[in-house]
Amino acid sequence: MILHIDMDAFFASIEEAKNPHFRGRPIVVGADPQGGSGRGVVSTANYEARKYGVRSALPISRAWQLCPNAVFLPVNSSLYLRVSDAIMNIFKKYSSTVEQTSIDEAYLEVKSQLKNQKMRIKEAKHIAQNIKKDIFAAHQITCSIGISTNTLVAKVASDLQKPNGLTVVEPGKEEGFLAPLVIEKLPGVGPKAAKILHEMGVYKIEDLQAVDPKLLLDIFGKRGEWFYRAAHGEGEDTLSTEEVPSKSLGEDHTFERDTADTGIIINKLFDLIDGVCQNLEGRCFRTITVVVRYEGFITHTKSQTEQFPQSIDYLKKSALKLIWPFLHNSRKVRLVGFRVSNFK
Ligand code: TTP
Ligand code: MG
Repeated sequence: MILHIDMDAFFASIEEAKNPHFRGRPIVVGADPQGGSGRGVVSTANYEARKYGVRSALPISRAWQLCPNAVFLPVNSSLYLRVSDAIMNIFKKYSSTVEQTSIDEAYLEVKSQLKNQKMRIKEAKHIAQNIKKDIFAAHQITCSIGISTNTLVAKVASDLQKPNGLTVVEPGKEEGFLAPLVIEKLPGVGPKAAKILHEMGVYKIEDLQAVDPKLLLDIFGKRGEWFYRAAHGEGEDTLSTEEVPSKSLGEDHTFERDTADTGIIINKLFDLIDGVCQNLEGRCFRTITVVVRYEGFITHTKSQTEQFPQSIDYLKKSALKLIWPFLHNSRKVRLVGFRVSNFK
């Protein structure tokens, strides 16, 4: 059996546990709201704040309008990473095969000696309940768990009864479990694909199950094949536990106020390059990219690929050449970013 575990309102739950007097109040973790004129976004909100429509990636100024009585807190990444590591260690007590997929999410494979299927499900459920107990005892936060024979269905299941949910999909019932859900619940079906599917009259996963796979292949290419298989409840039944090296490494910065001052923009770009280089740990890469977002959210990126030497000065010179055409046009810049990719 595969368990998919996802912590509930992760950053906000950690803050709530750390400050028990906030319990019951809406909590928003993210950028400084600055009395409603703050410029960043919400990282996450607890379930109390979600009642007001506050959610991840919403502009913090909007969150302030929606829920001015919320407790607004800055992101304390080092604390969240520590808790994340501790939770991953709890998982390792229960399974030797753990695949972490984000800061608050992992798959666990439960290998069983039991022959009887019902007993195997019972065993997996028991493990899930114990994991919940252990996490709560150590950190006073809850998680939601999905159990199935494969990763895809386990992931959909973990999301279904949040917060503090436990959803078990019995072997053989995967397709029927997915059928009544809307297609947006299927991992990989983003807003663009959903729009095309809606135009085809496909709203629920059962509608997708009935579409001719050849048609899906024609419209979506390889992804269409995936949609078809996923809709029928097919997923991976083993985990990949090898660490996947990250594909890019970057940082960006939103200015307190939009600025056309090239000195300020370039200094910030150089700070970002210093920051990225500190995290490179000697890895070699072949591509650098600069990002410039003007006021009004119009965003440009420009990349250069070559054999970059390990020299910060050379990187700064190259990045400067890339960003130059975007400056000196009196347009105000909201955000600047830098990243390296194409690791060797
Ligand atoms: P999620 O698991 O997507 O969200 P969540 O744990 O806050 O809430 P849920 O109960 O729905 O699972 O993301 C985990 C953490 O990652 C989240 O607490 C904050 C961070 N995060 C961001 O910083 N920005 C984002 O846009 C998202 C989606 C998450
Ligand atoms: Mg979560």
